[in-house]
Amino acid sequence: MPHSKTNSTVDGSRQFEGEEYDAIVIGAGFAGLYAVHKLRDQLGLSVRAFDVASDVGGTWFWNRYPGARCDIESFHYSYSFSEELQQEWKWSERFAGQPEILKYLNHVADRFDLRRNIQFNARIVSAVFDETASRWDVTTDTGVQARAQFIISGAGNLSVAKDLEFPGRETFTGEVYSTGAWPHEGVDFTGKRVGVIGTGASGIQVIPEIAKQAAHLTVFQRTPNYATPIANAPMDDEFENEVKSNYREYRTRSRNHFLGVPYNDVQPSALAVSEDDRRRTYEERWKQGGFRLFTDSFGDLLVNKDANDTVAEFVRMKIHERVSDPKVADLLAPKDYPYGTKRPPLETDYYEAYNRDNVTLVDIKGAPITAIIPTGIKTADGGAFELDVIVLAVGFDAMTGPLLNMGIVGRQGLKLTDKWEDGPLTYLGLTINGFPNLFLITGPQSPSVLYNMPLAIEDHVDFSTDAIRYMRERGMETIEPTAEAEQAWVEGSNAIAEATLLPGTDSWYMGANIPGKPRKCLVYLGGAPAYRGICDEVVAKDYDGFVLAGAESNSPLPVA
Ligand code: N01
Repeated sequence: MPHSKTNSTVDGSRQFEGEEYDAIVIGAGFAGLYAVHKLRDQLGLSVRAFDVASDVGGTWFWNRYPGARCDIESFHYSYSFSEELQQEWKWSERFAGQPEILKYLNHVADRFDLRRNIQFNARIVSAVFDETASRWDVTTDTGVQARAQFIISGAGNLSVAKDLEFPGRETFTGEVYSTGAWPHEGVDFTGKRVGVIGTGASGIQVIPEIAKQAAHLTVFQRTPNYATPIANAPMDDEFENEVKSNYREYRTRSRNHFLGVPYNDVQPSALAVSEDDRRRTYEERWKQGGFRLFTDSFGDLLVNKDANDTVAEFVRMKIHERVSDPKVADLLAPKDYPYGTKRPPLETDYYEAYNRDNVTLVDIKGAPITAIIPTGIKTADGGAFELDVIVLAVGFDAMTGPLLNMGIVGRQGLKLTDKWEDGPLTYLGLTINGFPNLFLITGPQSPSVLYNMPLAIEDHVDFSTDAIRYMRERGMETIEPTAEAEQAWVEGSNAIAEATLLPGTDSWYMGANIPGKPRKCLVYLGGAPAYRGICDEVVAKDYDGFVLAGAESNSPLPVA
C-alpha cells in the first residue's frame, strides 16, 4: 500500500508524524468495504480504513443475536457494483440471516482483496482538520496517527448503543447481553429465566428465538410496535434465475423506488378505494411479506392520518387474530401513534411467542423500569422480576451518535459536537460546512435508513469518489458546502418531514429515543429517486452549492 511514515512537513504546517494516505475510510461494513474498493481500485488512491471490530461486517459483525435477519430481500439488499459478484453469490433464503450476510461481506472482502487496507481493532478517537495543510489528522485508540486529504465515513447509522436510563446494570449477578454487541460464541438460554427489554426491530426478532429455549421469558414492553410478517422462505431456483437474468433491470427499478426495492404495485390513496378493495390490498401485502404493506399498498399512509388509520386498524386486527389472550393482544396492539412513523419491524412468529406458557408480557409504559438490581429488574409500581439473564434491545443513538462520538474537529477548531448541538446540519446529508473533504456515507438528512442501505451506500460512495476524481483532475485541494447551501438543505429536509406524520411520533428517526437529544428529523423523506435527481443536478452544475478550492477553482460558485 503506498503510504509513507515520515516526519513530514506539509506546506510549512506543523510537523506531522504518522502514516499518510490520500483517503481514510471509517468502518469496514457495507460502506467502508465499497469505499476502499472504489478509492483504491478505481481511483488508484492510497487508502486506509479503520474499524473498531476485529473483522469486516459492520452492523452484521455486531448484531449476531438469534433471529437477526435483513428485512429487504437479499437479492436487493446486496451490492450492485459488480455484475460478477451478483451472479456468483448464492443466497440460501429470501431474506438472509445475519450469518449469511456476514459470510457475504467476508466474501466481498476476500474477492476484492480489501483486508490489506483495513486496520481492525482500532477506534478513531479524533479526526482534526489541519487547515494549513488541508489534511485530516486521525488518531486511533491504538495510538496510530494517520493523515489524509479525504475522509469517507462509513461509521454506520445504528452503531452506537443507547445508554440505559436506569441504574444498576453492573450490580446484576446474572448475565447481561445487548443485541447490538452479541457474543460471538452465542448464548445458551436453556433452563434460564430471561428478561428482554425493548420491542423494536431487534427485540421483535430475538424474542421468538429466546422463547423457544428459555425456561421463562419476560418481555418488558414500553411501546408496542406494528410488526408485520417477513414471509421468509428458502431461495427458490426459479426466482433466483429470474432475478439473475434481469439483475440490471431489477436494480434500476429498485433505484427508482422510494425505499429502494423493485416494487411497483402501490396505489395512490387508501381513501380512494372501497373498503373491500382496501382490505384485499392489505391482505395481499400482508401475505407477500417484507415491506410490501408499508411501501407497496397505498402512497398516502405516511402523509394522511385518515389513510394511516385504515392500515393501523388492519394490523391491530391481525394482532388480535394471532394472540390468544385478548388482554395480551390489546397490550401488543399500538394505538397512540400512526403505523410506519416508528420503523415498522418485520417478524417471524413474534405474536405467537406470546401464546406460549413460558412467555409473559409486562407493560412498563405506566410503571417504567427504575433499576436493574442484583436479582433482576425493578419497576416503578414496586414490581421485582427475578432473572438469570437480561437482554437489552433498547436501540441506538441513531444517525448522529456515531459521528459525534469520534472527536471530529473542522476548520478553525470547530467541533462537530458544537456545530450539531441543536441537531445535524448537512448539505445533501453528505457533507458539512466547516468540515472540508469529509464525506458522510448515508449521513443524517439523506434517505439512508429509509432506502435500501447497500444501494444508498453505493450512491453516496459513488458521489464522494466522483467528487474526489473531479478535484484530482483539476488539481483542487478541498471541497466544502457553503453555509447557504447547507441551510437551504436542512430547511428543505425539515419541511418535507413536517409534511409527513413522522414528527408527531417519538422515534429514533426524530432523535426522540435519547433523552436530551434535539428533536429533529434525521432522515430525508423526499425519497431516494428525488434525492438522486438532486445530487445529479448538483454534479451537473459543477458541484453546485460547494466551494472547491485549490490550483484552480470552480468560482463563480458561491463562497461561504
Ligand atoms: O431499537 P429501537 P432496535 N425502558 O430503538 C425500548 C434497525 N434494525 O435495536 O419505543 C424500556 O427500534 C424502546 O421503547 P420505546 C432498524 O432500522 C434492523 O430494535 O422507546 N424500554 C423500544 O421498544 C431498527 O429500527 C433490523 O418506548 C426502552 C426498544 O427499546 C433499528 O435498527 C433488525 C427503554 C428500542 O427499539 C433499531 O432497532 C434490527 C427504556 N429505558 C434492527 N429505552 C433488520 O431487520 C428503549 N426502550 C435489518
